[in-house]
Amino acid sequence: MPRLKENQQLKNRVTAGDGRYKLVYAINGEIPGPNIVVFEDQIVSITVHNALKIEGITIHWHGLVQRGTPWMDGPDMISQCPILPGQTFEYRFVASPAGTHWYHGHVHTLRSDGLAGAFIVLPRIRPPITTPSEQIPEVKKEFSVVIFDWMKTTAHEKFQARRGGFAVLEDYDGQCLPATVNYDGSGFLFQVHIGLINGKGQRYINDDPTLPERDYLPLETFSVKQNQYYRFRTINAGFESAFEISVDDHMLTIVAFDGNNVVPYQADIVVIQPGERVDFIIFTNRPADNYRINYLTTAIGDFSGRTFTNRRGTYAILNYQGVDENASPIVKKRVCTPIVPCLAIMGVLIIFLMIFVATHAETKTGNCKDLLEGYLAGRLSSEVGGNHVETLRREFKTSQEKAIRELKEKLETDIHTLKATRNTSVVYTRWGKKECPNGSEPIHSGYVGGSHFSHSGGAVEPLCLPRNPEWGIYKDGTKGGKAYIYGAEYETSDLTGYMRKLHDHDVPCAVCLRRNKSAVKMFPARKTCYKGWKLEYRGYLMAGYYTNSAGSKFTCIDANPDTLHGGHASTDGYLFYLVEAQCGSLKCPPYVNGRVLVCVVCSKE
Ligand SMILES: [Cu+2]
Repeated sequence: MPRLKENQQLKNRVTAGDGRYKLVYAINGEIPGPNIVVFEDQIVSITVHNALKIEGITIHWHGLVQRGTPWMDGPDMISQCPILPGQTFEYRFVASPAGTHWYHGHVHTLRSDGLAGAFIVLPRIRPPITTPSEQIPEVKKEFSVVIFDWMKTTAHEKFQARRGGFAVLEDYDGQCLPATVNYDGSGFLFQVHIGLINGKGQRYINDDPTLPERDYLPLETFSVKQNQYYRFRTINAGFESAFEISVDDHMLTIVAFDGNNVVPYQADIVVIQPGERVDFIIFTNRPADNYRINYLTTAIGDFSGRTFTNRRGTYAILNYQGVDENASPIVKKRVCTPIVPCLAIMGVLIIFLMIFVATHAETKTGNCKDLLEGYLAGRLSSEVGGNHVETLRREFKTSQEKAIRELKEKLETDIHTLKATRNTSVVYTRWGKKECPNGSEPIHSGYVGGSHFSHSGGAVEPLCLPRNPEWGIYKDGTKGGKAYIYGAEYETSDLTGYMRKLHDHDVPCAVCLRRNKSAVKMFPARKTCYKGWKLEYRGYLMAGYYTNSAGSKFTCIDANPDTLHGGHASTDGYLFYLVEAQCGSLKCPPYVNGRVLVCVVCSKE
């Protein structure tokens, strides 16, 4: 059956949600409420009429600073009294600062049952967004995305259950919803039923994304054209669940968190906690098709130690122009494995999560009994109290703690195995130093050697010769057809300070191994590493004197070079001179005629 289209007549009367009846709170008949988009510093006037029968409401403008208008902020009983049923109240304030914000009901739990929406404040001036690899021109279109962690019960019931601490909520199939554990060991008391994206979602049988329970339900669809940039302003308006967002076969460029621009960063997955906002850009450079946008909770298992085979959540559709939006999306979810982990970003802290595929799943039994016991304990405590209840509580708590501990241990072991088995490493030479930088392992330390500066047929590159050479078959003596290797010296007499003292000293070197890196590179004329690269050492760029007969290689000599004991005598050989910029075909500025160049050696994961 094709999915229902949202522009059908019922749109403003019915919110499809998960396709079930439920008490909800809608604004102008919509869940989420209308998308509010204004320019920075505009005066906003919003009239709120409470059409509910018995509940008071207020609206909080989450992310707006309300400078000079604190009474417009919305928290009930703090900065205003609730707007009573039948009453009307005008919120009037300046839209500031620019960014992705949201609004939501602030009385009880109404916001988690629909009373929320996007509040976008557009900046007056939009500088282009530059990532390390590209400059993103103006985006073609911006989408607002509001996520709910939806329950078939009301959030109020859930809240009461949570407050009691030991209530049981049922899953769609009547089973008890287990308490869940997230990646980081934190837990939620209940597994969420499904996720809603802009009010639309779908329940999947056994959480299997290939088995939609009611496949006629509309899914949120974002229509895009090929080879354009689109910005997704995403808001987690949920009760308590964190979601991870990914787009099949597309990378996300994260550009803002919680309404604040951040240095753009590319990731496979971004994690968004309740109340948080994240803005990302995707580039639609894939073949025209439908792709799934995945919104999955971060719960990876339950307190009994069971790992979920599939995450809960829902999907939206990224629909390329010319493709039937009802056609099944191609599923190209990146499989995250210990060998090829996915990069996930969470809040302002950029962390690497190794997301692994669960390999086993046990049947969904056993856990319910524990929960029921807890429920009883919670209920009994208010009626009879006493030791019996305390014992049950303690047992419940201990079993939770044990499960968390076990899950943590498992995650730690997995990460450890991952680190140990990911045997990519790089090797580089640190010129001018006897030791390797912290964090890298010395392979050997030695003396720099090379051809003589005056030999026109000399070899070009310097070598890091070991202190304990080994030999093949040889006949000593300098006769015969051979190449020659000499020691190397710093030629720094025309510098001031420390470097000058090194003049004519012999040059040490160290060959270093850096584990868990995939690349190492010398960057001339830089003393800092580019984003994503880590400093190994910095130094001065050096090479042979320009009129010398022998060729040489630009080499990065450590900025704080060591010398070799007893190596101070002008015996010459392979020589290192500082390198000066010469304007002409070399662009000045930025380069400056006669100024020496620095260098940096950096590695990348
Ligand atoms: Cu808020």
